[in-house]
Amino acid sequence: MWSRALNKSVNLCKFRAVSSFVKGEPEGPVVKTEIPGPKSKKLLSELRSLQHAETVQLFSNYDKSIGNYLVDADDNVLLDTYTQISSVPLGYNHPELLKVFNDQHNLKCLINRPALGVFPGDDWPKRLRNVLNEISPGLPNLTTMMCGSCANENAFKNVFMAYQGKKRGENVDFTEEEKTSCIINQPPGAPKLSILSFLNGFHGRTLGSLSTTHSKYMHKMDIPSFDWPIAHFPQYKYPLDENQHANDEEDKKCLAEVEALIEEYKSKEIPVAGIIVEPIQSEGGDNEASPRFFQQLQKIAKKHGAYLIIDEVQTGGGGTGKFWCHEHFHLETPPDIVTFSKKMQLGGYFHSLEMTPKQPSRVFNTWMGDPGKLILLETIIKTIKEQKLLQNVEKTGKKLKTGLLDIEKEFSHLVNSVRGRGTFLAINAADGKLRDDILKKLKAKGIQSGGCGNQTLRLRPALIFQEHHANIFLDTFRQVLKESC
Ligand code: PSZ
Repeated sequence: MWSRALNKSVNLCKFRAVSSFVKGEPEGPVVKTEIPGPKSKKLLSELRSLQHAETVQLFSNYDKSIGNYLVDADDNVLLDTYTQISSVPLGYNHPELLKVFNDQHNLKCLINRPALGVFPGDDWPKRLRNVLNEISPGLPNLTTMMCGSCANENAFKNVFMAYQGKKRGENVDFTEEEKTSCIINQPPGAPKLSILSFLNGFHGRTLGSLSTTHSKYMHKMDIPSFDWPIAHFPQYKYPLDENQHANDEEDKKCLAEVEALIEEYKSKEIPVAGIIVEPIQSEGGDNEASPRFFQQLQKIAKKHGAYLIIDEVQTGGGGTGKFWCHEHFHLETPPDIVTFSKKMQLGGYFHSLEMTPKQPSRVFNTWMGDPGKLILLETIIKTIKEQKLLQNVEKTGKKLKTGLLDIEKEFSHLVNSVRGRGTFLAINAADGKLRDDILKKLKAKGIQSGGCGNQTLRLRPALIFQEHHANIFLDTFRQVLKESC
């Protein structure tokens, strides 16, 4: 009964069959139960008896999920525009990825997981070189880690070591005082240094990275933080072409604040050793800033001897139409560090040689990443190239953005401020309650989407999201807004 009733709202016949990058995709969403459905609800109560599971939305069936469609435990088929918080580059069950571990060598890399910093496999240098050659943003070295927080955390450590190394001088050994004081968290061995970050930024939840995360209080409550400087990130007015002057002034104000904070922390004797910034602030509400803002930020960092870390954990991997979002900014030199995770499967960072510690075992842990994930990444990169997926992102992105701009005009009392690059797009609802309502209604019609910031709906489809998928999203979004009028 429920199946017939709900299917009424999702009319499959209107979606034309078009060829997709992944064969076997359904032609559109199919909603059979409320979501979460009875099976998901039962699994959730089971999970709750085992662990804290308050963030779980539904249970997925990863055998049945395919391409851009996530199938849940109740057999609902959802068009996925959110992709596990922006982390699925090629959709579900891509045939190239399914093949990877049929190869016996790859399988053995997977099951014999090495402590990479001590006993890497004999193919490790070749594999790292491949990845560096294919996708490095102009940086010669690559340090692998497990996740995005872990990548940022260790990037900070590299920055502090390089900063102190510069002060100490080439080939100068640590003093006895440094060696004994660092053990008990005291200077000079444990110096007072800082990382400058931006309000509404998100860089992870581990203890160090959390001091640079400033998006939601729930991430930070009850956790001690470092006294590190926090600058405002530009908040633009839309549409951009009608607000150029105000937005330029906004850039200037924020950059002036960065410089003032660097001076302030110098005089407080907690000098700024590094600056971390997202190319598009993602968790904090999809806030973008101009190429000029980033160019000037890099200049300020260089002028004050601070290293620049660009956090591409969410923006990296192609969603913006370029492999790295900061390629859109045409910086005069590569940043000092570029961190990644999510779509790359593996966490880690590219970095300049200056970041490489002079002594062994300073940036280290047991696994130092996972070769299994690097093997997947190699296939992902190959597939992006062979299937020209960045071009697909550009094309789909244009369609999506044009459609969103039309919708914004049509429903200007409900939604505004369409923005973003490629398919990495966002639109604001008039308020947070309406945004949450829209997300719920979209899901009931078979679209998995996500929010960020206080009132933003963000799109994070896979790189295989095509124009026909965009049409389904736009039609459904329009329908939801009509119902919300
Ligand atoms: O609630 C959370 O912990 C979430 S929701 C989305 C994220 C985390 N994103 C992770 C993230 C990121 O978007 C940026 C720009 N930098 C660092 C991170 C941290 O990555 P993970 O989650 O892998 O530690």
